[in-house]
Amino acid sequence: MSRHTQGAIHFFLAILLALAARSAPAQTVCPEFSEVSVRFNCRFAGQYRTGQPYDFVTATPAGTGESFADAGMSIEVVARDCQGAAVAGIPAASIVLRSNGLCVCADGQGADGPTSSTGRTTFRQARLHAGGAAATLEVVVDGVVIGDVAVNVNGPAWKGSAWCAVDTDTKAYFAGVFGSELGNLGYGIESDFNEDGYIDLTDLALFARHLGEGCTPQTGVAAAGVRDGAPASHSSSGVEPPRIGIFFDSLGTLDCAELAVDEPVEYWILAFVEGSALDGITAAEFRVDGLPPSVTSLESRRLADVGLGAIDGSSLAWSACQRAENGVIPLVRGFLVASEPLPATALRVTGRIRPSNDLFGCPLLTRCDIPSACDPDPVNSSKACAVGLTALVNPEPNPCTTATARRTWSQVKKLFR
Ligand SMILES: [Ca+2]
Repeated sequence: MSRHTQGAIHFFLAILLALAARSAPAQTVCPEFSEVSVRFNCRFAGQYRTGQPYDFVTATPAGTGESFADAGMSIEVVARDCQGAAVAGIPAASIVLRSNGLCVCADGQGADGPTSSTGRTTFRQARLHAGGAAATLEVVVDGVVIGDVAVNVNGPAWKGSAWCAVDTDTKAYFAGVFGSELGNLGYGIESDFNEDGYIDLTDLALFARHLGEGCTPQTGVAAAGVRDGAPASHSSSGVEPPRIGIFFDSLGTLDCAELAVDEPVEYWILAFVEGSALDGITAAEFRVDGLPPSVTSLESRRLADVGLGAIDGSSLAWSACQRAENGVIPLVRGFLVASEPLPATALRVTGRIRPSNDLFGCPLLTRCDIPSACDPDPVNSSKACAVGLTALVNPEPNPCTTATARRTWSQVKKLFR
């Protein structure tokens, strides 16, 4: 073989080796050598599983629920190949959690970051984009299931038409279990989004926050679950309780009205939070007591995104924090009309006859910063009892000093046309 030929062969071999190196198969993640673990740093503080390690995360289709850190959890993942070598640089989106009980959304899943040089990553800041409910989560890395963690999942996209949406079906289901508590037939942890043992106004507030969310499910993954979360920290610097009252103007200055037969009078139910510990509200629950049968509430509108119960015994919630404008937060607007002459009547705002939580028989408001799962008092710290105010209709012997605007019924109808 000539020196020239030998040189050509060496050159050719060098190219082959270089090509072989470039096309070397990527490391395959191997379940036998990989690791998954979870730590729980909070304990259940309500009526449900009191004192046990807190292992629930609330997911939503848009990924707006709790992060694992919000729920006091940390999931650790170590990816290794079948030789036990760390697999570095696996993209975060290729490290996902799934369960047959969940509708896992196609977008938004993933770990906190790619695997490190030691093959490690975490789920702490990550949030599930999902609906449904689950008791365990499989950890899938590059399509390979490397283990599972005993983490429970719930959320507002539960029992809906698609499980990946918080829709009217989901709302109908929630309305059916609203007001139940641990031990009741209707109670299920799936709808108790802060897992305190009560499906009450706090949960309605969390539900309303996510109503309308939906996502496209991952293909090949069964329906799943979600949960919603809550930022922590709430000060209680206020000294006055909030108030809820019925008024005959939108600013809450007229608490007296003359109601003549067949002459509708506009009314407003208003919340006042100034001077209280609340800087806004996300849900309200109350009833108007004292309406005689001859007085009807007409064209009444709950000024909220979700309303449950009768208009005069109402639980309502908004998707976003409601703050006072001109000092008031409007809850309901409508008209009162009397079918026969009405004697002096007092209308008082009270708690619902059947409150969503029996511990709170008062007119009730939920704060905007619903505390996180690690709050030591999840039942109470999200809510504030309000003082119910009283309005007078046709007082005797001294009639109202300020006239209320009277309207004919046809004028009322025009207002809503
Ligand atoms: Ca609850």
